[in-house]
Amino acid sequence: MDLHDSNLSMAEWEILIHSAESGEVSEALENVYRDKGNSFDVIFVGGGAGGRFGSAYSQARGLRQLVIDRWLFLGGSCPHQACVPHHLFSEAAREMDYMRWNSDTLWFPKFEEDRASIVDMIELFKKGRNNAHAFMNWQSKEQLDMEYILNAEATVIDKNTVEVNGERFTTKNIVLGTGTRTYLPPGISGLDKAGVYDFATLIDPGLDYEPTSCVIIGGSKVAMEYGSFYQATGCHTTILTRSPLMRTHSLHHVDEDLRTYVVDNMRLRGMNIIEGCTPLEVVGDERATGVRVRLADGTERVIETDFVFIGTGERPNTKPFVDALGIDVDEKGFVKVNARMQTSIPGVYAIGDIIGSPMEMFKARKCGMTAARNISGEPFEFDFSQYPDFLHTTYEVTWVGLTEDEAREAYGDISVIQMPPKGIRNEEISLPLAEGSMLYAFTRPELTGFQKAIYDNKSRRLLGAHHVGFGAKDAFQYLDHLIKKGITIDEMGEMNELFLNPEHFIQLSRLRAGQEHLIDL
Ligand code: COM
Repeated sequence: MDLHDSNLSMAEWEILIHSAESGEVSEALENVYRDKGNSFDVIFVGGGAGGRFGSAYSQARGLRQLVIDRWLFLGGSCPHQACVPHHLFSEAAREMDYMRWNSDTLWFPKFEEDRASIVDMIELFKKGRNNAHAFMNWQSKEQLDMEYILNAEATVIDKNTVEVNGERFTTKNIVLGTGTRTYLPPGISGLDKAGVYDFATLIDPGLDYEPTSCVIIGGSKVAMEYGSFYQATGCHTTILTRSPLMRTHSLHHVDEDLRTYVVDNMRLRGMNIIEGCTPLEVVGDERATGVRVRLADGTERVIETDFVFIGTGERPNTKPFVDALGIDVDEKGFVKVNARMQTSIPGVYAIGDIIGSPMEMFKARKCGMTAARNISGEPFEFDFSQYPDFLHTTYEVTWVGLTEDEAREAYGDISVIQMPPKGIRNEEISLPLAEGSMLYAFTRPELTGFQKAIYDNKSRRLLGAHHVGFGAKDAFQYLDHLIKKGITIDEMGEMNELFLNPEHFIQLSRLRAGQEHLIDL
């Protein structure tokens, strides 16, 4: 369907995507300047965050770009199965948690377990997601002037040729950004049984029954985030993980005090977290009825459940392209690139999740931008070895820079400013430590959150910040920048806090900034 000359409104896009989704429209959706021929400066294979931002940047730099995606919309898995539903579910988890703790107090009604339905939340998301899809397509065409072909498979013929529905397009450069899929760990049998889901199949085809309990295999961010949501709905959840939570390879700079607060609070909410174990088998005939696991002490047991969720990490969707192009990949199949996103084949770039961790939005988008800048002739390198990070339980957990242990190791003479102060337990101090925890300060101070900032005593520079609570993610984006610029405790003390600010870093830093030799607070 050639959409180039039509100017579809958001509503019309939504209707079109709905019809294509239900099979009424099976052809490709195209916005291509046919009068300019079939030659491009760059073709993006995969229109997720990386492909879309790379395409926008290419356009802005005067390159002729084409982006191709097998789905009906740009934006990739984010608005379809991954980040957006995850954020919706995490927000719901936070709300349900709040309602549960406050149940039948003040003006709060009694929390009704049977109204907290996982299936209802999935349906809500699926009903609404085409609006985000429509916006991606509308914005990419009407505001960003991108050329795209959607609802179509791209076949890479060679490094200068891509075929779509039998038509060939030539290009000076190819950028691969085809995303990942859940990694099914070998050695666990029965993962193909009914009742076993991952973040994608939870949505499509979708969970179609209300589970009575959940067992999560793996201890990834996905495991913690989705597990916290299931538990908040009242679906009792067990996490089976080899590594301790938040000590998996893909997470860096996790402070031990922060980790303890997070994991303790997941347990406080009733989650069963079994660390150091090896899941062996999903048991049951056709449907999962449990998971057999070897515990840290070597004994085996079956944990009964009607809902198994896989949270063991991801692997890239790159095989056909690797086969066609012969690009170098690592032992897990992730494409090897340099800081310019260049693969081992000149003119072929790779971006986003297919180049490995962190599998985060900022990285995918900036990878796309980096490839576009280099293709346009601007040498540009993207170093994502240090970045602010976050995850959701029923809290928002944010961290940036070094942990206390790392800072001590690297700098020796450091000071730590934290709330609650060392040696004082949360329940002893009735202060809101996070946005949205004022009520808890007066009712359940143990739930108010945790925060820590670390300074180098010699240079007085901020080395790291760590927060468990709500509403700090925005601040951490800026703190990341300020840490890289070398902000000191004195400059922190000069900042203007908007009282009553639950992220106390500014005011606490000011309390210590007058000291010549810094000490803990
Ligand atoms: C966001 C998708 S849901 S994208 O990064 O804007 O393409």
